[in-house]
Amino acid sequence: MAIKALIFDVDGTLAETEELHRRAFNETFAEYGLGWHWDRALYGELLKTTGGKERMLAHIRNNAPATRPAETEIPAIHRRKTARYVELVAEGALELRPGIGELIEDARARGVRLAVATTTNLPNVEALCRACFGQPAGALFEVICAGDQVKAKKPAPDVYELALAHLGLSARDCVALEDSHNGLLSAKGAGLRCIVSPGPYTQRQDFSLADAVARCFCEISTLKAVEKILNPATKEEHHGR
Ligand code: XBP
Ligand code: MG
Repeated sequence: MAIKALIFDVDGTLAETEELHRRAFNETFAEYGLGWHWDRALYGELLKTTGGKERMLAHIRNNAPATRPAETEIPAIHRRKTARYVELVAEGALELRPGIGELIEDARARGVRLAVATTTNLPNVEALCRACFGQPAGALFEVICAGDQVKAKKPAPDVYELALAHLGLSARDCVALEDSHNGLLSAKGAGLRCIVSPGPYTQRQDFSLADAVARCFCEISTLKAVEKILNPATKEEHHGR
């Protein structure tokens, strides 16, 4: 099945962003005098809840921290966290995961359409694209579905379904690129083929539903390599000849 579009997750897929998100959260918590500090272990647990606002609520509900802002204050705290994250990205704190830039370039050259389906919010996508690709997000990705544009975040399929609706394509014509179990569930829920390349926070997760798993996106830095990893039989045939 020819691939008409690639749909990219952002956090953990375009770049390893979670340590920077964690830093922006912790700096914001300090500013607000919450006395919260999310260390790596705690953050790894909290990542089971996608979305920054939802993650803060999960922290309040599951960990009952001594200082608790009213739930109505969460959006304002999260806006401050986003502003800090955007600053850090603009300062050059991120780089693309190996293979991502090459894959995007090759797909564009072959007329394959490009989209984003992410839980993070739009300013973060924009900042990452400007800092890491030197281009506005809209110049790279024809469709960008992000953050609160959908009611239910990953692992619900909504954000991928929205991306498909905007592309006007059926799921069988597209491939999702992901780094996490929640992202994989979201893509599969929307009926997509999904290639996963896990990162530091996700490497021990279950990817048994994935159509393929790559240790590094550099293994699939061309469209041909994407087709091959999705169809290993074709690869063996070629090798056999
Ligand atoms: C990533 C996330 C995001 C970021 C924070 O999930 O869960 O919440 O950690 O982003 P995925 P915001 O890669 O599966 O989309 O703070 O902007 O919500
Ligand atoms: Mg991700």
